[in-house]
Amino acid sequence: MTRQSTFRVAAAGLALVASLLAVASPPARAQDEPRVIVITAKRFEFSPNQITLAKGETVKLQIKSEDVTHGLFVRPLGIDAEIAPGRVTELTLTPETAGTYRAICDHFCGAGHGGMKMTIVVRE
Ligand SMILES: [Cu+2]
Repeated sequence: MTRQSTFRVAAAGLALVASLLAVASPPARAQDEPRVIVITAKRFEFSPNQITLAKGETVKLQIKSEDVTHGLFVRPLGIDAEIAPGRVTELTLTPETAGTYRAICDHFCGAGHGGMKMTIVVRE
């Protein structure tokens, strides 16, 4: 292999790496989009029943009901949503205080309603 052809191979390799990097890095706009967390509510549980957020990180919760109307209520985080079946309820939130918060269903949904809870952990 001549010195020149070695150079060409190296240049082609660099171009390939550059194109792979271009594919791997998302467009600038996508980086501004909040992380989406999908939560499903059904009698008498939320799934997942625990989520972890970072203080100061904006997230979008997308909550669906699989059966009847539920609620999602967390007073310290300012969350008070009605989760009706047949649509996605979206909440955008940016927790400002670290801690462990208990979320409850505050829309009576049947006999096990009082035990319908989830945990939201906000880490530093
Ligand atoms: Cu419920």
